[in-house]
Amino acid sequence: MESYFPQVPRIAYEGAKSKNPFSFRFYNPDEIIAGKPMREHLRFSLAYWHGMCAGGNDPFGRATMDRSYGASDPMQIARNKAHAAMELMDKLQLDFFCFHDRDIAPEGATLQETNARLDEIGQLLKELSAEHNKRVLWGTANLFDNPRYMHGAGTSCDADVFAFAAAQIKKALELTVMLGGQGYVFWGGREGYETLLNTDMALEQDNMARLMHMAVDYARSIGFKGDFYIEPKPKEPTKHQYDFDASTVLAFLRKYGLDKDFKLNIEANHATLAGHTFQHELCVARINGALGSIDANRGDEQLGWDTDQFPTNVYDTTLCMLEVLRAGGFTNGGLNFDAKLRRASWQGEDLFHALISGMDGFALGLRMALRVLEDGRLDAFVRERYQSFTTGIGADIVAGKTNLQQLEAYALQKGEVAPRQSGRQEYLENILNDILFG
Ligand code: XUL
Ligand code: CO
Repeated sequence: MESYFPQVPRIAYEGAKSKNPFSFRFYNPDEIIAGKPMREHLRFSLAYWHGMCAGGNDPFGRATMDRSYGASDPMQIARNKAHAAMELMDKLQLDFFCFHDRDIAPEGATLQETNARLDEIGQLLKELSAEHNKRVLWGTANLFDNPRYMHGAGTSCDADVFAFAAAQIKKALELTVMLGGQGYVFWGGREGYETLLNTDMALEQDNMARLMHMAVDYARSIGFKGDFYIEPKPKEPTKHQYDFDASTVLAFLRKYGLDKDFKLNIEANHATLAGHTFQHELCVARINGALGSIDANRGDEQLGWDTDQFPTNVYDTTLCMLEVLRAGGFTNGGLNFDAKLRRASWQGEDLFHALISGMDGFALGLRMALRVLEDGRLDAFVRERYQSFTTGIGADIVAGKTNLQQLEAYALQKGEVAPRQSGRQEYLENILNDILFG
């Protein structure tokens, strides 16, 4: 069989001392830690769009990477790309992939032609996935690239565009179900506004919810048992995106009665664009029972946009995996590398170095998060910090047994509150470093 990455061997675990750039130093897929294999803890996924399609183009320059897979006809490129994706995933021991409809097959001149193309490549991916033992983590529809979506898709001012978006979602759901997908994502790339001067925000948000309800109804009717996700992002490409951050999305889901079917897909770089840490967004999702899946990447502290870099910051991956462990692990979700190569990293092996860096970054994060839990000092500190809510007046507050009059009487009788505790942030940061590097 033709190889698309002949220069790269299968990547195996060689341990932390290995200097082989084509090896895992921390990711040992079948090693059992905390009761299950690492591959089940992490559920790594290839993002088809970045891994197989993105060519390194930016607003100032054309593509630097060849993504033609030895063909020139767009459908032949799509077929070869599917084979190349399997080779890439096999070599990296990646079990899952995520896709947009437009990543796997090019759009045709009409919706009929586009759908026929999706049928063909969908069937090919189904056969290849069975042969290579690959699974779909989630599917989605690209409702942002085509000019028809310039005003939005589910939030467009044009009802015909809304109908077109609905048709596209219907097909993407069918594909996801056919490929055994465990999730379906709504990322509202153009679901927002450029100026409120031309925007009916109430209608746009109501319509978005209508579209999501239709998607849930249809997906359940064709046997979709997985989770729907909204992927929050505050801006880019629109000035303001409605799915701003985890809290905003949770309020939206509850307002429209979508919270039973939807969870969140939290992306690291989207969190930082919203002015939050990655850990903050994961924590908000977790404490609301809505931590579904993760788009694993990182931003750049000096840049104000979505740089989608591969995640290698071990503090971030550790704190992320702590949230995942505290949530009880993934069910249908996983870690999807929504990350792209830098423009100048244009050679075939660069994609392998990148995915190895992300997979090892998160494998190390998982190992470190487990160490934090085993060590127990951080958890013990937090427990102790809120001790006053476990007895006396604190226990009454938590049990809902108090009112303002009683608390006033209590405070009057106390006279003043003497400070009892220090937040000890620096002490805790020392402990974290001790656990990671000590
Ligand atoms: C864009 C982004 C998307 C979604 C899927 O910022 O993250 O690729 O993950 O549409
Ligand atoms: Co994403």
